[in-house]
Amino acid sequence: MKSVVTTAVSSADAAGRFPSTSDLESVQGSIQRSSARLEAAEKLAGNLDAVAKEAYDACIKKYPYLNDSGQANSTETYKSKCLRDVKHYMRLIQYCLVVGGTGPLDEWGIAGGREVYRALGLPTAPYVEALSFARNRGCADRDMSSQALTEYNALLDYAINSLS
Ligand SMILES: CCC1=C(C)/C(=C/C2=NC(=C\c3[nH]c(/C=C4\NC(=O)[C@H](C)[C@H]4CC)c(C)c3CCC(=O)O)/C(CCC(=O)O)=C2C)NC1=O
Repeated sequence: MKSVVTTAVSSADAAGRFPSTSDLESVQGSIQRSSARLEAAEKLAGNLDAVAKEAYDACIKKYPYLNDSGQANSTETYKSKCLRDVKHYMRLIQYCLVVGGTGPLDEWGIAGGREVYRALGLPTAPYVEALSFARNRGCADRDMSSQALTEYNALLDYAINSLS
């Protein structure tokens, strides 16, 4: 599992050098942000089902053709898989908040996802829409502190950019 520390060490290693002061500063910065990340992870965990359901509803609203016969949201099984997939992304974001790196999203959500979606002929735009809805929905103070929201939104942005 990649964490902030292993990422810094292995990228220096790959470049054939020891971790530099700035590498270590970035590790330190990440550790300093860890309480904001843990707060975000905890708040998200407490609300994950509702967040995922809203995001799923928003993506189907934007792409209603998915409900048409033969499309990816046309049966009860497909609907529940789609909602489950959105929930998987929120769960992966929660893991990333805990470990302080993008490893869980990279390994399971992005690299693995792309292959699965290609093989099954699933469009990625609805995933992007669901995550974008969640990205614009979070509200500082109501949902979590502004530092926590910054950490949460940064991971949503990362997932959105990677799937776009
Ligand atoms: C932990 C990380 C993880 C991810 C990300 C994941 C995704 C994932 N989504 C799948 C299927 C699926 N995903 C969807 C999703 C959708 N339908 C829509 O209208 C939209 C385009 C979209 C929701 C936004 C559908 C319909 C299937 C079934 C497709 C099929 O059987 O042809 C499958 C194939 C296996 C299965 O059918 O369950 C995987 C592996 N699994 C994982 O373990």
